[in-house]
Amino acid sequence: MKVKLLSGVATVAVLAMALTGCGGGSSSGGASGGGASEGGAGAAKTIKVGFAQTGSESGWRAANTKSMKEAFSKEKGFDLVFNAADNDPAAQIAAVRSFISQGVDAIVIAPIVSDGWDDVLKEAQSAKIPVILEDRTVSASEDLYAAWVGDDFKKEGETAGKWAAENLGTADTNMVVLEGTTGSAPANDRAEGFSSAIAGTKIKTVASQTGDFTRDGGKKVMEGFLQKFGADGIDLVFAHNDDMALGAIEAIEAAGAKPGTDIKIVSIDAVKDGMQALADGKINYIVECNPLLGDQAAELVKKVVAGQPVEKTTYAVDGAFDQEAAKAALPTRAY
Ligand code: GZL
Repeated sequence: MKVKLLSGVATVAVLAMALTGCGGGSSSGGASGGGASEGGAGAAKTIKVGFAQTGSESGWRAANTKSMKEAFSKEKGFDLVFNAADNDPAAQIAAVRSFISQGVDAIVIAPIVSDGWDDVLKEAQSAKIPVILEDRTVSASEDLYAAWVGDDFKKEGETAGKWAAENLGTADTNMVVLEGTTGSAPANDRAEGFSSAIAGTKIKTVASQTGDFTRDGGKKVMEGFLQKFGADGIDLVFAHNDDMALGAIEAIEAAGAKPGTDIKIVSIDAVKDGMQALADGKINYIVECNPLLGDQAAELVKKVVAGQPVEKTTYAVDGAFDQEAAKAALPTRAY
């Protein structure tokens, strides 16, 4: 069963953008203002964009990077300067400073962590370079960026927690949590949403530790949990993303237990490898986090560079999958 998760008034923006055929199609008309570079008489002006990506930590990130590179292509009117910061917040801020010194027309950031952005965003503002956030959010004032497009992480956590509450909440349940990158918006918000949904149930968190959104991180942390509690001492794993859930599966099987049966697993992302594990019964439920944000981000950049008003917040639409829904979705899954 796949359900659609629509959240917040910004959903209207998502639907409106979808209906207007937004999608970074060939740039229509010259983008006035913003310093976009000339493309020859009458041709659309090329927009030079610096994109500061987190790194390449997960299958979700690979799909997001592909979506962004396709949307910010030369054919669609962009000159993309791409940087992946290898999950290093200081390196990511340095990349943004480099974009500022290059005099790009706009900057897009998928911020690794929420804090520490005020200074460099003020520098971009002083340089009159608009900033669009995609994917994760920042704690800095929203006056320091033009717009954000991404997924509702709190709602994802709530949906995962509701599944756990409905399926395991009436019996004593020992849960371990594989947390995302410490200080990141998805890790913070998914944890908050999940814990609110299981409040009052018999699900008890016996351990919680970051696996940094990576498969290897999830495996190593799960190995530690299994050593500490034994497979019999763990009933449920809440993984903040599929890559860590897949690492946990490896650890659980190496310990001689059956993931999805002896130890239930609920996860977030719905990338292909995660959906395959769900279809195979090794994961029990996955909440989607749509990584295909490129077209919406490109549309926001075009409008901002052209001096047009934009929604401050735009949510992607997410679903959720049980085993049957995963089997049905896999053959045509885009990521
Ligand atoms: C969520 C995104 C998270 C994914 C992880 O929008 O920031 O980062 O859930 C990824 O898979 O590494």
